[in-house]
Amino acid sequence: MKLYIAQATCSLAAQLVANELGLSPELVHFDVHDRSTSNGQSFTEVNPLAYVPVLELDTATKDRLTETIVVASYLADQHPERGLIPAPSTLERAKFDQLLVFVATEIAQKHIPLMRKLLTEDGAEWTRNKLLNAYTELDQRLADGRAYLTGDNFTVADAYVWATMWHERSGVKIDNLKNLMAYVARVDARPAAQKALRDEAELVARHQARTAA
Ligand SMILES: N[C@@H](CCC(=O)N[C@@H](CS)C(=O)NCC(=O)O)C(=O)O
Repeated sequence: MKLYIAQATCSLAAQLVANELGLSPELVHFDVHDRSTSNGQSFTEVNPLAYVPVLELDTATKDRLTETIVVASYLADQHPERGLIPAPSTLERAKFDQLLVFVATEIAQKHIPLMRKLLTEDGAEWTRNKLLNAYTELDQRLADGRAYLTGDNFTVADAYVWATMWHERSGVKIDNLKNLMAYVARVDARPAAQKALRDEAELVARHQARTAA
């Protein structure tokens, strides 16, 4: 399998899930600034929409999956014994998917125009408030002392939230959300999360060195 990633982006969620499952997809870095890839492929041929993550499967037709939720859930669904996602077609799964869509639409995608400074002052304030509300919702979920968003076990939803903690880059003040902050530190400390950050940093450094040479 090949996993296309970009630095400090939502592709970290797919990396973290793969690591938690003990999978080792070949990582390919897409540089969002110069648009090059670490293996020389044209990224728009890989994904015409030009965003990560993209998971290329080892199927005969080399099928490619995009969308963070789909990539991470697909990987977790292939290994149900690891408990990273509830079984398909259950109410538990519907509620879980609800949480994933919440993270995608109310958190991940809300950050992007803020980080890119695309909004008017009013728009930025509105979007920061939406993010604050969304993070407060997660903080309240964690208030009963659970270790992770859906209980005591780490899941795909935790990988997604961890990968998109871009509040500092977006100027959203959430340091007062103590349950959330302690939870993020807990995910950070997982060996699979540390490995994801290390692998990403090493690949980015190799890609940049090759570009500079
Ligand atoms: N709908 C996609 C959006 C993915 C997305 O926004 N990817 C960003 C990084 S988090 C990206 O690759 N951006 C490319 C760019 O900035 O040029 C998903 O949910 O996975």
